[in-house]
Amino acid sequence: MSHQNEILFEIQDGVAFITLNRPDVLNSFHRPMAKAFQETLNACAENTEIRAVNVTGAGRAFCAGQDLAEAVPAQGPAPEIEDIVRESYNPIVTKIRQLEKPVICAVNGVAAGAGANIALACDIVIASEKASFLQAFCHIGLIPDSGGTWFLPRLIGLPRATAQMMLGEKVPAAEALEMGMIYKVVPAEELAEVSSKLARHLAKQPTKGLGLTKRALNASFDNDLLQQLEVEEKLQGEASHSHDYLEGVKAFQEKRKPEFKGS
Ligand code: T3D
Repeated sequence: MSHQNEILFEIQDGVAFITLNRPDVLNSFHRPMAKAFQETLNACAENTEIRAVNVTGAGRAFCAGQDLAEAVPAQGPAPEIEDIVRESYNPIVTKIRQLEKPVICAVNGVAAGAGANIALACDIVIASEKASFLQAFCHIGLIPDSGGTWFLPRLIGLPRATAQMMLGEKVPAAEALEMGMIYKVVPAEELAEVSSKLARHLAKQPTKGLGLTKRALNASFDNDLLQQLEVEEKLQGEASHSHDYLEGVKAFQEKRKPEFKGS
């Protein structure tokens, strides 16, 4: 069976538009789709033309996590779940966090299980007012993966993260916004436009500086203040050697709009 179209990928105006495309099963991941998503993220890292990434889902859902028909097949042996987590989800989350370009997630509908936590791994999460987030794992006797136990308590605190993970209740987008899980909620019909406008804007910004900002934010969770000040000092030094730093300062002094190259 061909899996070619399960991840749609298009580059426009410096933005990589990625669409999870298995709408019949709410864009749940089987291994070929997870592999294709990983390869697409590799392409986003390697291609210097790409300066921002926009991820969304086809149809009415963002992503329902693991394809349960693959995890527990009707016939034949079931795969080791640990292998799926190691080979499918851990690389996806790592690649999103290590990609030194802004990654926007446009959550168009339900984001469940690994789908919810992959969304939370992205840099800026915009949700349709019809979207919801669901730590579905407890309903099937699993534990939250794809970085959920790391991201969620950091985003909303331990009490609310624990409740979401132990109760498995659907959290509507508006509530997710209120508790600080995501950046913005917009009417469903405006989501694609709002997220692509934001992605196009980000693709014209100083990509090198934004990438180093992401590196500093990634490091912040493991560091105390003094360690983090050192990280900032080093990365600020790196940013100050970029083309875009000089261009930004020059444009300010000349009272004109900067033309950033991303490097
Ligand atoms: O390998 C491992 O298991 C380890 C990795 C774990 C990572 C994980 O992500 S574990 C969590 C897996 N995901 C879930 O448990 C979520 C399962 N889905 C749902 O709970 C519900 O579908 C939703 C709450 C997401 C949406 O509900 P609703 O009522 O809007 O839609 P639906 O009718 O349940 O689903 C529509 C179709 O999609 C349906 O197929 P049908 O009846 O039209 O032929 C349903 O079976 C299919 N579908 C939805 N989620 C999955 C799925 N098929 C396979 N896998 C899914 N995860």
